[in-house]
Amino acid sequence: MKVRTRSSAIIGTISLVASLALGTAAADESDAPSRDAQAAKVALTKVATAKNPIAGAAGPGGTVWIAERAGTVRVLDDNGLGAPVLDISRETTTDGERGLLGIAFDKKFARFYISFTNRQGTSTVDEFRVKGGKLQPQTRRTVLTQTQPYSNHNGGDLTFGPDGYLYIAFGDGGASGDPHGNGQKLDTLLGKLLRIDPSRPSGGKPYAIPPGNPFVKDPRARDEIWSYGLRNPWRFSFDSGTGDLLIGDVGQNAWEEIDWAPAASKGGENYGWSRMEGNHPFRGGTEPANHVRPVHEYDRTGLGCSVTGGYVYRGDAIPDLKGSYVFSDYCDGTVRTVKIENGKVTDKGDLGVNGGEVVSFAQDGDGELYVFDLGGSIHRIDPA
Ligand SMILES: [Ca+2]
Repeated sequence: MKVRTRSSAIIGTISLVASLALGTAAADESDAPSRDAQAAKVALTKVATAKNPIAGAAGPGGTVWIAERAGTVRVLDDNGLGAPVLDISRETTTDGERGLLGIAFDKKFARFYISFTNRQGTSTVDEFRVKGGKLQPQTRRTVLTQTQPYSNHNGGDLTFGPDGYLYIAFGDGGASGDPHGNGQKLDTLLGKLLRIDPSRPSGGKPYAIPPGNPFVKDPRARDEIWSYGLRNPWRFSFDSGTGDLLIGDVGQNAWEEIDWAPAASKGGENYGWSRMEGNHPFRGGTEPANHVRPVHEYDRTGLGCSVTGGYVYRGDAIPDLKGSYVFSDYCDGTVRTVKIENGKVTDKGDLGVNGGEVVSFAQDGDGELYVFDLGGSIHRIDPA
């Protein structure tokens, strides 16, 4: 996510207007020329309005839990969006790119995790026990914290992998151009994807390090690190069909990228930042020998300015969309797809719908996808 400035607010307005125009065109033409011939026919169905919805997670009983940036969590079910079930608004601020930034359940819906910046801007991951679908406030405990040197590039997304471990993404800490070189440093959690096991507090820590983590034998590297070289991995997910990892890493000024790792990965990938921005040397940087290049990148000439990672679609409602990675861009809002086979993009598409200021996607228990507009609208992607 990039913070909305005055000029980007104008861009946002233009993009909303464009979205209305696009919707009309899509209704008139059964197969718009800009779309891939194989593209699925979809429509956005508005299912809720929230206050700056920023993250979502499939919850117990077929619900979708929704985080609002200022610090509340609400549950979306068949009756609509309920009153807050959690309110930490006194513990966070929305300065810069801060706020409540991510939520996740474990696979059994027994524990719930929130990722937020506290009043000092420190990234904080807290855990709650869940009973009968309800948070148990007295069980709250802090799992992990990371101080942040600047108010942007906090990352903050988190989710459980198919291996049952908790993955947490942190950005490089800001401000611009990675002034501290955090992306390539292995002694900091900034600019990283982490993997921890919060179900087993151990050695005085509120979590255990999974034994297979790639840097546990390197005394100079933090044991929590799964992969590195990330700038602001704002949203990431695992393909619920294959277990592959997909990361939308927000670029500096030129290249937005999607990174990919197979389910069989042992971790340790170097995604290049800040020596590389996408496939391109950044400010005279040299490409690391172990650089894992993005599976997809796009520039700033019309597709947006801040990639928002989504999910590989594995639902049943839209058969033509199955297996495609659905993503968007905060500055553009068009919902796009790439199909990835054996680590290569084999198809690109444009679903012909615009989700507004797309800050996040959520995937429900049936694999259906929701698009979050930071301005308030939550849409489900339905068959047209
Ligand atoms: Ca990269």
